[in-house]
Amino acid sequence: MKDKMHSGIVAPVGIWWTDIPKQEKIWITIAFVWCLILFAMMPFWHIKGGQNPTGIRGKVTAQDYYERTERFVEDYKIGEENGIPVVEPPPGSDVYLLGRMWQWYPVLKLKKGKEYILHMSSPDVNHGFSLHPMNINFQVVPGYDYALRVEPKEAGDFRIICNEFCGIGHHMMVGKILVVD
Ligand SMILES: [Cu+2]
Repeated sequence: MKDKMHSGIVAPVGIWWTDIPKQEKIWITIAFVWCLILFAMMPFWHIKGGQNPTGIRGKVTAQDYYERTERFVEDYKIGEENGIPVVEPPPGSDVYLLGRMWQWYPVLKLKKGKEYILHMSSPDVNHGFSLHPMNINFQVVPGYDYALRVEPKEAGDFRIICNEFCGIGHHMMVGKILVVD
């Protein structure tokens, strides 16, 4: 019994110490090189990927952001859809979007190929801004005004879906951005 036991000092019985077979060495090498490639991709993608938005961030109270959004709506409102104002801001302007339980407010009408500064905030809990059918995802965080420079490249009717669970009405939290030529 005693000589069958092994520890850090007593070697186990068997041939575990023989050389690694060639095939295994090849696979270890392939896996290691792949690890290095993936590791290098992280900084590479950060610089070249074009997926890091140049966000403009600032603290804001729920009340201030709400009032700012209301002013924006009053200034550029062109209609209404299911009780939610449809707002068409001039190109180049600051656009205010409010993500709240459980709606995206207001509906935005933007022009294709023009730049806007899209502000987002929430007065209550975290929401997730995800634009369909594009693959765009952002966190909408209470207390923060997070703005992005956006330039719609395609005309169409886009849906904003909340992808951060925010309560009982979460699944109904669908907003709209219209992009016109
Ligand atoms: Cu939600």
